[in-house]
Amino acid sequence: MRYLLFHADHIMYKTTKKALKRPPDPPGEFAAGPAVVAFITVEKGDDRSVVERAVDDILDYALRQVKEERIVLYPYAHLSSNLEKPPRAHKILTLLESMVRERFNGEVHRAPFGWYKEFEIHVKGHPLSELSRTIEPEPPILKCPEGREIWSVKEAVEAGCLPGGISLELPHTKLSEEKIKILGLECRGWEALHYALSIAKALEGRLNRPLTIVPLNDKAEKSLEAHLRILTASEPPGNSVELRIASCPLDGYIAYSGTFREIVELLGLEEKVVEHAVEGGTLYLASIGGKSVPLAFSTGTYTVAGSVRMLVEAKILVEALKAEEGETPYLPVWLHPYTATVIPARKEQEEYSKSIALQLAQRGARVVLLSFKAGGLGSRIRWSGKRWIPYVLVVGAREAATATVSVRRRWKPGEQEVLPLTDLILEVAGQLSSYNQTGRIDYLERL
Ligand code: A3T
Repeated sequence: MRYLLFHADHIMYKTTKKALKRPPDPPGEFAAGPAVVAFITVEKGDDRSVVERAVDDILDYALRQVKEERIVLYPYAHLSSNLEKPPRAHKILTLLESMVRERFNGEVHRAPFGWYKEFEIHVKGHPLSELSRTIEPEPPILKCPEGREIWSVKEAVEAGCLPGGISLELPHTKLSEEKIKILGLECRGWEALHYALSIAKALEGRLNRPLTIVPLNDKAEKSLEAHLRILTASEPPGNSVELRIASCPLDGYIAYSGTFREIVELLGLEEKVVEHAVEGGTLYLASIGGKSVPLAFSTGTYTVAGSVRMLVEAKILVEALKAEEGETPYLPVWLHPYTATVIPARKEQEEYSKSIALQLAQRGARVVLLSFKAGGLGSRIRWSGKRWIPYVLVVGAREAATATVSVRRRWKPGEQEVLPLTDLILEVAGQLSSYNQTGRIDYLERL
């Protein structure tokens, strides 16, 4: 659909002659002012979603931008070489008219369709008084196996093309909700970029293909339709792992030639991922607690996975569910935004702790140094546990004197081991080596 918007002091028209054999509207004439006037050309393929967006835009112009109380809709077949045929063009225009009437309190007038008209218009001339718009139809969200095109999730579920219970949100428990917050799954802070980069870099290492970062059109739409459209209508990636990110990296996607199995294995989501055949490939869903969230689309040759938020959230939820069954939940070391906490028992070990933090950070670890000022040993260890921090490193007088550390590994609950510092550094470096991360140290004096 294409249209011109004018803010006019005055508009007048009069039908002169039939332009179609049997015009669907009677002839007429009209004069009024001031008004917002929209000269509208309906193009092939224009559908309800195009009309909805056009109505939003025309109303925004009239109500918010120029604050006018009259709207004149004017069928105008001259703005495109891809004209919709008259009967359908008329239908689309009357739909647009009825939607404008429904939402607009002022006067709405539509000029007759299928006539030649003489007209006069006086446009105000201020910077906003002339605008032109093109609104393209959106592609279907997916195709059913028999080829039927589907534009909404409701339609897809009814057609049996998607499972019921499909949603953009997995069912949160109190525990998972708390963890999602404290594990930094928000757009604020560096954790968002960390998650996106970690998965992409882990994949880069695994597929032995370079990583490129591709800016995504920054309209992070969160509707399920928009999400499915991005997954299924995405362009094939080049010969690299593409991290496609918008301003919030959690809303980004990862595109690569390969199957989705690689990411499923990296994240350990095997048991929770179900496959759904759609035309052109497979849609992968995380199925947790009776709800299904789309995670990826794969043609078999290439895969678009994401959003990053959903990949990570699915992982956190799966771990939180484990916790409810008494297991210790954890994130892989490379995925967790923090690698380790260093906890000096007393003030005297603070300097040694700083040197541990520094040596780890130089090898790409993200370390939190929990100062002796931040609280008792027990509360600092609990603080680390609550955040699922992979390594908890405690140093007392004995460790400082012997260049060792007392190590708790999240994935080995109940075990504690005193290691030479050099061994620990090698171990942590080994865990991170293929992920090429940037180290950092956060020094906390208060919990
Ligand atoms: C005119 N104003 O354009 N989109 C919009 N209108 C259409 C379309 C279409 N795809 N197809 C037909 N008349 N019409 C007049 C000029 O004075 C309508 C529209 O009213 C058009 C008429 O049918 C002949 O094409 C000609």
